[in-house]
Amino acid sequence: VTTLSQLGRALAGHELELFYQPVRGADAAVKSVEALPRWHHPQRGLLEAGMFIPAVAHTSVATALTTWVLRQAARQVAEWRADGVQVSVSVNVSARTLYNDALPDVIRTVAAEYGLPLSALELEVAEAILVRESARAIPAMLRLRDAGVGFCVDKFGAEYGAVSVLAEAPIQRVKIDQRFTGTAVEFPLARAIVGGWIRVAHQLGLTVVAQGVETPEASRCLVDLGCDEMQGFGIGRPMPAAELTRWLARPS
Ligand code: G
Ligand code: G
Ligand code: MN
Repeated sequence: VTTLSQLGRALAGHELELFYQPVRGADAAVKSVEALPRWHHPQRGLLEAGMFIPAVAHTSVATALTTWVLRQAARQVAEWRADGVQVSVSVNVSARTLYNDALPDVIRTVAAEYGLPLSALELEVAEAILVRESARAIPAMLRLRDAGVGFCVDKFGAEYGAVSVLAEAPIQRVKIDQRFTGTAVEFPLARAIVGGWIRVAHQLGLTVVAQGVETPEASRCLVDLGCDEMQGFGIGRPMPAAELTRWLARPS
């Protein structure tokens, strides 16, 4: 309850900041970033999304938060593009947000506000939602897809590794959870599982992202397995927009 009312105030004030984590292609180019909200809490310091989003997930604040994230992300990506940085952005959505009938309009409105093509925005839906609630999630995704919004499956393999959702959901990318990518370099079984998922995803024409890439060894292993893109602390941490602008411009 306290988190809820405090977060409502934070949304109205300036305590929330959108961080961005770079996603690198196998050729090292950054073509997309993931938007991750952070809360500069007056007493508790910098809070990551996982520390406050679950508390509001089933409330109306979740929708207000998503609208705020989408607007910030659209504004920032439009600014980067105007400066010649051709990136797109992905935004995590909960089941409740996905089922909100107003979402297509919210997305169209914020994109139009900043002159951003919808192709520059992608929504991340956790595999768990697609497994547990496919009868509701897939029609909602299809409506958004018809409105021009792209999707990726997030945290694939965290609970199920249900390859059938890769074929059924209207997605372009699949992000493989760090639980598997982090161990692939060490354990042949994890390597075999990830390799199998990648082959299925490629067969379906999907782009494969490895999440939680923390070391150069892990990165090499995942590229060898066929991953198209990498995300993780070993590539770049989630960071404020200005810091990412400098990070992108740095000599590599
Ligand atoms: O940023 P952090 O590592 O704390 O993220 C933790 C979890 O919160 C992740 O599972 C991520 O997908 C989720 N998450 C991050 N940002 C958002 C958001 O804007 N909305 C929703 N619904 N979930 C988010
Ligand atoms: O589940 P999802 O991918 O939406 O969660 C995103 C969160 O995962 C980010 O906010 C970030 O805090 C966390 N994250 C990103 N890269 C890494 C990594 O390399 N290692 C770990 N442990 N967490 C990461
Ligand atoms: Mn995500």
